[in-house]
Amino acid sequence: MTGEDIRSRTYDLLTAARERSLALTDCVGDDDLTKQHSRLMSPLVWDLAHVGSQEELWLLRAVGGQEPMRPEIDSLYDAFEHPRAERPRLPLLSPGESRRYIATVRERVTDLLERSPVEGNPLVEHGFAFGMIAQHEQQHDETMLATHQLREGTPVLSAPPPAASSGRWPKEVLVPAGPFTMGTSTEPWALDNERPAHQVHVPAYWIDTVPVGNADYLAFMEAGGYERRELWSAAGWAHRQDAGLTGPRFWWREGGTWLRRRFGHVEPVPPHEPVVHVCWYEAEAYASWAGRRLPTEAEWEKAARHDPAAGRSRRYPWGDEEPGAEHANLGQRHLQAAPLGAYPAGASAYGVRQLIGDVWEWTSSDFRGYPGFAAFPYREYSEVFFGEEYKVLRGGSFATDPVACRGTFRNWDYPIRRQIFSGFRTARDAAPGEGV
Ligand code: AVJ
Ligand code: FE
Repeated sequence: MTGEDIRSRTYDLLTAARERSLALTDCVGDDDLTKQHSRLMSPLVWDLAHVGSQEELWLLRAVGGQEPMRPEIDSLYDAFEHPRAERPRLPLLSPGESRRYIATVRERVTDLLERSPVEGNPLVEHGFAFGMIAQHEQQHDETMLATHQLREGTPVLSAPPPAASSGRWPKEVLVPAGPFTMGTSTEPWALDNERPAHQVHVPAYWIDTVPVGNADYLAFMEAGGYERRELWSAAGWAHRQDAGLTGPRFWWREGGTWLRRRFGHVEPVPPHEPVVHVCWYEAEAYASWAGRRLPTEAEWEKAARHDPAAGRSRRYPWGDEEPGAEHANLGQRHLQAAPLGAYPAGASAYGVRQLIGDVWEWTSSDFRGYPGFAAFPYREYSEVFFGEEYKVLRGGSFATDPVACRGTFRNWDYPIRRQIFSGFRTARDAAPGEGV
């Protein structure tokens, strides 16, 4: 891409992110913006000003060398200084002030983008810092959508349903043993934790063609899955007891029917949709009930990216082209996952479907740096989260924008979290002699 192409693409992506941030905050009144809908989430007005604050920090100050616009607000929007539970009590900018602040930052960024070099140092190479900020705003737009899901009251969001299920598919797919390239050293806007590309040898395994659906998850519940201690790990059972888990978040039973609340609408749980709003421990217990296990992160990525005929990893399951509406349910175009088996055009080389979009998929892996990891541009994006506390999720959800989703993209969260748009698929080891 030429410098001009990078500038115009970046401008469009920043603009799209901002339209979404405003759509998610203009649809409710100031009271809804400033109150905390759950202790797990920030008030929406915090996310709104925080995206502007990060944009000021990385683009106007780090790239543009400009002076702080409002140094007194920096610490309010520093996610490390103030945990989410504290944020509603901070002297935050009002909704009106927040909108004005982020609009002013954006005007200056637009101006900077015209004259900033987009090569010559790692921060601006291929427009990286601008791309990082577009991704960052979209990540918060997903978080804001999760806050909307927690919000009580009448619905304010609506969207058409996603694509229907298409054709038939085998229950699972065999991925033969062998090496593949995990991560990337060439994707220009890949974040530090996706780098560098490295070879991983993966023993043969079977993986579900589609995510676990609500009907199968209900079968687990009806088989006493939440009561059977032996299906849960020690930590999982302790959490199931403490939190009183009996089913996915936002579900309840009325008469003989399971209902769910989705962005304020109440509806019967759709049997053929991927299960969403389950935590890692629930995914682990389900897999154990099914006689299976969660895939490792490497297994997920190999099923998604490896092209055995070409002997290389693709950017996305379907190839190297950017996600289109035919490939995946991304970008908040729909406010729910598509039915199992949708988007056959988005299948991977192995025929695995719905890897990208619909629901984030829990993997069995802890969040760690790849061999040769180097924090960039700041340790607090990824490195400070490495270790045993966080589990990796892959693939993005219906709420994830394409700019913040690719075959190498890594998300992470605590194994108890389920306010995110989290689901999963299962895997199992191949039998001796299979796939060798
Ligand atoms: C990658 C989704 C775990 O929201 O905590 C946003 C992304 N980092 N601002 C998060 C992020 C800084 C991050 N996740
Ligand atoms: Fe952030």
